[in-house]
Amino acid sequence: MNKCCIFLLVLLPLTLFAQGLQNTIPGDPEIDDGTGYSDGFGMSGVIGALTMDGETYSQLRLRPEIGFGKFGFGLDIDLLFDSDGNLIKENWEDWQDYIDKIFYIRYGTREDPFYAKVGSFSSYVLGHGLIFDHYSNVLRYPSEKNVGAYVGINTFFSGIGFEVFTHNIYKNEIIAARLHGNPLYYTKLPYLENLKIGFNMGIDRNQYDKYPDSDKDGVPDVYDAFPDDIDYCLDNDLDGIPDQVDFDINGNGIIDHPSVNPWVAENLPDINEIYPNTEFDMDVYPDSVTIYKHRQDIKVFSVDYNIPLIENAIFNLDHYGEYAKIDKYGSGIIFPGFSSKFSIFHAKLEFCYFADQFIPGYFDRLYDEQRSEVRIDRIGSRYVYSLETKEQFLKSSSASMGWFAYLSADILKFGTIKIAYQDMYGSHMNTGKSLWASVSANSLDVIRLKEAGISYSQTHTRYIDFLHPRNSNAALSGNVVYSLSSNADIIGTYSEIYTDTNRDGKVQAPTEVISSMSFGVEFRF
Ligand SMILES: [Ca+2]
Ligand SMILES: [Ca+2]
Ligand SMILES: [Ca+2]
Ligand SMILES: [Ca+2]
Repeated sequence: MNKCCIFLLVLLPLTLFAQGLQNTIPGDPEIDDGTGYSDGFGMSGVIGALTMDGETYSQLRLRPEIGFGKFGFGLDIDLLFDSDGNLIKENWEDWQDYIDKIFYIRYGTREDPFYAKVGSFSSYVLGHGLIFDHYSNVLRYPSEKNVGAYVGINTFFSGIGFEVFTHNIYKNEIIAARLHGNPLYYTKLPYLENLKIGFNMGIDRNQYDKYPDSDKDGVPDVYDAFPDDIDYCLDNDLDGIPDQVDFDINGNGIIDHPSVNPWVAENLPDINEIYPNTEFDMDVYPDSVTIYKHRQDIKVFSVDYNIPLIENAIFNLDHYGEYAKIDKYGSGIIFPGFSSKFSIFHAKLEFCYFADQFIPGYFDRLYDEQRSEVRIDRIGSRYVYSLETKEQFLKSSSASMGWFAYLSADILKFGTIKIAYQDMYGSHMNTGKSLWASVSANSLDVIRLKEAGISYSQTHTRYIDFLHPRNSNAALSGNVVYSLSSNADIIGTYSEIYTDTNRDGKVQAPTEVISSMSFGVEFRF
């Protein structure tokens, strides 16, 4: 639940921009990242308050967009002012800062002979989602900006094409590649001529890189007490003197005994014999850190296919499947999968089999947050700092099988309803049920309400608890856009997640409800 909490908090400033960056529902057909500004020039902006690292800033964000034909270009210029009204210059210093203002540059879509996009990706999917499942490189946006990219080609020769993706064009750590084609196109066999096969690969080349290590001593800045000094990393008493050269590691004013402090032993080896009547400190328990000098990568491979079974103006039915294997770990299959479009409905039904040591959609929406996380273990009176990767959770994930269903209805005048349900079974798994639902309403001109949406989920639970909708597996979020004038809207977002702090099985408001709210004014020129 902690991970989810962090995620919601970092996402909040972002949701000030109402369009395109909401929570996704699994199975949702791929969203082109809300960067679909059609022809012409547009400009929107937000004034609001933003809390980052405990400091509150006033924020002015401008987002100009240009689109003509297949080409689109958007900037995201944010000006942050501190509580005294001074502009924070940190993000305007070197040339990379200026490239970071590019929200996206795009050409074409995945169906075109050539397509490319540089910038933010809020929902990257590969194949049928067993490797990349709505992966986002904007999780920590805007405090951390990733300029990602993809480039793809579709040829006319048996539909052969490829796509490559990177989360960040400087680091190129989380990367993907896909090769696909219609191998039986020239056979003209019914159904099989339209069989599409894809080979996919997803890699995180360095799972530890979520945490920068400025001095390259292998100790991430997050727990390096001397992040710019390659020789030192620990300072237990925070007096600015590294443990390695501190006569009083625990800072209690008593010189440490040479037997427990190597620095004392080296420099004053016989001090306890010279001063037999002086007491030296024996209660010294310095912390320790785990050092990461080498990259740790993880690779996932998959093959997928898709066959259109029925294609006509009112009804579409596709059959698909995917097999994926995590290098050195388990595998998973979606088979059979069906997807259908009929009138205002879009539906999906999948059966899934996941072996031991497999996590479907390894690179999912929260991956940037979960690829590694700081872990603090207490051993006796010592603390041990280390990083725990998502890979480490693979060892303990056990086999399961079940099904997944998705249904959305697009009611033009009213809005959109989406619902998804997953039910997984396994001998070592009893929290396989998940439910996601969202409703969004289009403009109701009468009361100047432009948009209103609410989404709710209960995930990885024993059973969906309708009697207690506020429970520790649930999350709720909503947004409202209210029109002030023809070029200004008020945007409000609200979210709730729940923790069962006292472990009585119930969520008591208000102490166990973590809610956040934000307001802003969006304007257009
Ligand atoms: Ca370091
Ligand atoms: Ca250091
Ligand atoms: Ca010290
Ligand atoms: Ca001491």
